[in-house]
Amino acid sequence: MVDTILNSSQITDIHTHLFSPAFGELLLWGIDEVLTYHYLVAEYFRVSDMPYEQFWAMTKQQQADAIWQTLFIRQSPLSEACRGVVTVLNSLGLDVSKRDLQEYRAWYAEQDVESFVDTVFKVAGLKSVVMTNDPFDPTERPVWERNAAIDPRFHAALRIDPLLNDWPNACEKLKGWGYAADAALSEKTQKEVRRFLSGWITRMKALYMAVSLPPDFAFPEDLPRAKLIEHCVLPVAREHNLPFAMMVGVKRQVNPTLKLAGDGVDKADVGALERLCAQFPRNKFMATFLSRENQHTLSVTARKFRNLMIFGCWWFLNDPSFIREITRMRMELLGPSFIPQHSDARVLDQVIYKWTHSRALIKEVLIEKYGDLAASGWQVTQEEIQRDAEMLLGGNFWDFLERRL
Ligand code: FIX
Ligand code: ZN
Repeated sequence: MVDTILNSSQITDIHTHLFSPAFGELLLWGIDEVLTYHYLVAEYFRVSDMPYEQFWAMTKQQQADAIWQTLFIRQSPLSEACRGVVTVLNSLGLDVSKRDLQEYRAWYAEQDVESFVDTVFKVAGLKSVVMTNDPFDPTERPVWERNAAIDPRFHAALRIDPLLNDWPNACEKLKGWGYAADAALSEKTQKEVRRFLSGWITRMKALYMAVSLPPDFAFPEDLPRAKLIEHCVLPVAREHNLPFAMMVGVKRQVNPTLKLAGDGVDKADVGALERLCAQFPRNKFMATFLSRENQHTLSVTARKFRNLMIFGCWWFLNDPSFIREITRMRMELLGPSFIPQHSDARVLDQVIYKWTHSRALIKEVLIEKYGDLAASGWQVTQEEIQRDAEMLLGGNFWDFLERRL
């Protein structure tokens, strides 16, 4: 019963890097994009001697060929990212036993983007997805400025990494766009930053604001970032009743020659988040941490603050062993009051594998927990399972957005 209910529950994917078709080239899809996913690029370079520059000089299709040959033909696709490609092809009805990349390409060539979006949503069991929207991105910004018609299944999240993590450059950009900003972050500038944030929240109809942060993120700290969070982000978030989502623990560009695949991880201080939740009880926070070592502390922190919603098994934790461990731990500490997963998909097709794999693991944890309850005489009904599944796969997110503190 849990199986059928979990498989038929519709998901809200709260953090992706996908775009609606209105964003044109920004919406990545298709086998060559799937094969050149940065997770696979990192794995490719572990076993290939190809000079980095030579790889980056190749066309996308050539890169995909090299990755396919290296990671799928010369060895078995055992890693989670490789297995993901197999799940995608298989779920789309392609014959993976043939290992015939040309045949897969030919199939993809017959798809058109609009109906492919429908197919992928259907196969993955998705109701809607949240994009990552960066007003500092020169390709994305004009799409918003011309008020393009966005597929309502794609929601926006205002991503503010450039503002918080690179204030000097962001300040210059703001000036160029007509905001009276100064590097010293005077009160006038803070007001202007609030105007900027508010304007983009409204324009995008953003569901939350978000940032990724390094392992050494602290709060309080003597950096523009802390000042911006306290005097700009949090007041605007309160005004719009939006959560501020913090993704903590990424060590950007540990190996820059790998480009997008070159980021690493380190343990961060959950205490910074704890202080934010305590100091700003009328603000809502969402948080995910990248390091496994932070997961227990994060779950305990969520027990202490109703203004904190923890979410997802992010990036290097989006692997079955960690998802199983983290979801079970969260369930034991928090009941169903968390968001177990997001896909982080960069390529549309990837939501198929990310959700097929995660859905099965969430189901496994629920079956175990319902089993433990049954052993104590508490039999869950079909309606109760349905309700719990809906909470975990989207309801908790939407309820948290509505919540007023
Ligand atoms: O910062 C983020 O949102 C990260 O998820 C990405 O930047 C990262 O590259 C990624 O794709 C992880 O899954
Ligand atoms: Zn992401």
